[in-house]
Amino acid sequence: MSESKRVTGNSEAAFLKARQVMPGGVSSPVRAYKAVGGRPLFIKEAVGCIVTDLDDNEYIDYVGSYGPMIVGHANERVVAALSKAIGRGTSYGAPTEAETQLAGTIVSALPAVEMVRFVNSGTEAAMSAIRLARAVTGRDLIVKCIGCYHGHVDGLLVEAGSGALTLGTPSSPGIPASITASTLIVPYNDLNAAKELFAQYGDKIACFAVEPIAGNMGLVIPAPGYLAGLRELCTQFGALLLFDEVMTGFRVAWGGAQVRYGVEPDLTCLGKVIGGGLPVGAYGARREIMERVSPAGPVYQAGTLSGNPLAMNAGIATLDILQEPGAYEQLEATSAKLIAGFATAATESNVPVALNRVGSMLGLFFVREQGQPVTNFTEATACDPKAFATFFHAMLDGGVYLAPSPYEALFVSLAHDDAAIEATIKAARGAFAVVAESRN
Ligand code: KE4
Repeated sequence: MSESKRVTGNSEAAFLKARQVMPGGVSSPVRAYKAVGGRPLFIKEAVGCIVTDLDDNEYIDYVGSYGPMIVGHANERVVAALSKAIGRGTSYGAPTEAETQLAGTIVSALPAVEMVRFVNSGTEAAMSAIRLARAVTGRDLIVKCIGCYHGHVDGLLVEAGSGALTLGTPSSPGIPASITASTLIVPYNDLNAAKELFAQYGDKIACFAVEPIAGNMGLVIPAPGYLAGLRELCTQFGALLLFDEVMTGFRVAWGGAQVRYGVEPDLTCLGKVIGGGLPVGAYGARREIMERVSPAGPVYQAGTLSGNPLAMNAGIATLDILQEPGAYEQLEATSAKLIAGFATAATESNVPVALNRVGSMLGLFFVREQGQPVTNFTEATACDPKAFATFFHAMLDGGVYLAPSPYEALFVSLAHDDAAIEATIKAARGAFAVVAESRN
């Protein structure tokens, strides 16, 4: 890997200090660069599609805070909305019209959602939706797919034991086996495995939770008929289908993956984009399901900062921008141009890659042989992590900021203009050449 030419002394000093007072020096594990090596850059500001580190190095950003920043960083309309809101106080612990407004927009956009409850993270949304599913069905078992991530709630931090169909085993210390014993796991995109699981446990399953487009094993696209097949199985066995659209909601279409693929879940989780970069989550469903949630019904869930005015107003401003004619067409066109540029650049250096894209979410995998698809966790983890790490650092040297893990997606925003895309493709040509060289 070429020695970095960038000066990063201030980030390194900041990282040393951070590690004295925060585990790993970060507030979320992926940010620590464990998967790619090296030390994390500390960011001091971000405007449009550019992030700037403590040493004033600028990068074209494809992390986008892992999804929320779809209209770009410090978008003037979002900043204006926040500046107006902040002058009226930051949190009241009382209902506000902004919550009703944002809830109304979500309900009008998502066919499967008639009511919504705001929380403060995607984890909280998933945790609460699972509780609601168990209450509504009176059943305990939940199902998740290997490689999908729904936040760090105990019952969903499970990993494959032996065999394809298995009871989950905790993927972190501190989680009692008694909790994960109620979690079943199956491979993503494997409808037969799901059918077998329902045949065995169907009448005990409260819900099947799935990322309709998987964005936490890199980007993996649902196989044709997969989501519709899950819909049928859940209906047949009386289980609730939970689409975790924390990442895909308002990202891959105005109505999220459920509109893009025309499959209606029973429960939907949201986050990221709907908060415009402020802490937010939400879960929603048909009225008869949501009216079971306290205080309308008995299923308890609460939150001090849920629906806070800042997140609501940032979300409203963000969705207003997305609702403008041409917004999603622009995201599609820019993302298509980027992925075509990656494909050409990889071919030039004879580096085999699998490139997945849905809307403005992209996945880049260093497969062993050109043409190998990546359709599930096994195939994603069979890719070359060392090549990704080399590519990641070479892209940083080229002024492009990717997520520091092969199991994240790339996110394009409305702020990524032609110049940014051209510059990214140029950096990628150099980075793929560095990967090819590292293999010789
Ligand atoms: P949060 O609790 O991090 O707000 O959301 C959890 C979550 C739930 N569902 C899906 C589909 C998600 O992608 C996430 C969080 N995504 C990760 C990115 N892979 C957040 C980045 C991080 O963990 O730092």
